[in-house]
Amino acid sequence: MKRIIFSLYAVSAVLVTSCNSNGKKESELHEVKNASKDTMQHAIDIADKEVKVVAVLFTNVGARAANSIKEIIGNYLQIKNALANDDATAAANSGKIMNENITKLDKSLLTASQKKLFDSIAESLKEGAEHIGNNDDEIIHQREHFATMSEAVYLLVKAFGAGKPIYQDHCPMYNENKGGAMWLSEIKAVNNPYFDTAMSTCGSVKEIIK
Ligand SMILES: [Cu+2]
Repeated sequence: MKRIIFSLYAVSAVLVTSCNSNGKKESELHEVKNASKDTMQHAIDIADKEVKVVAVLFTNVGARAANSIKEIIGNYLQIKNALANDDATAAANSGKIMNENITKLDKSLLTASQKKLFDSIAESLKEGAEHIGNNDDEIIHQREHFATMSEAVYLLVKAFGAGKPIYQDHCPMYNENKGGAMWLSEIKAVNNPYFDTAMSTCGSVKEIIK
């Protein structure tokens, strides 16, 4: 994508430059400048289209259930931000709270198909939250569990939503031989939780779930 934008820049630059050197009238030059601005807007539109928009599956989640799930996703995002800041202690604290919130979720608030989906990922969510919670001096170990847990949270967000748009990001460098790792974020800007802060912008946005 960067290459396309760059080449459009190059084309616009050539258009403007050639007009100047041909000594065209000011009004014509202005037209060309506007055209190149449109071209740039077009390039930006294409960039946005490359991010897949995913619609949340369940549109009938009750308010109380939605709140509980929002809390769990909130805990996950706190873990993500703590790991992005290399803060294993903060990640562990949020892991413990996440674990409690998963246990506390009142499944009688869910419909049959919602319960089935939640049950299919609850173990994986809990295991991740527990291990991240119990390893406040082992950030590498926390990140391993975070990678696995992110897959479960992804399914949770896609099914129930998070009450706000969630970005699915991908880091090609983590666990390279297994195709990298993904994470979920509440912000569009990439802030990689898998490596120390020197690598925080590594990765790209793949989807927006809303
Ligand atoms: Cu572990």
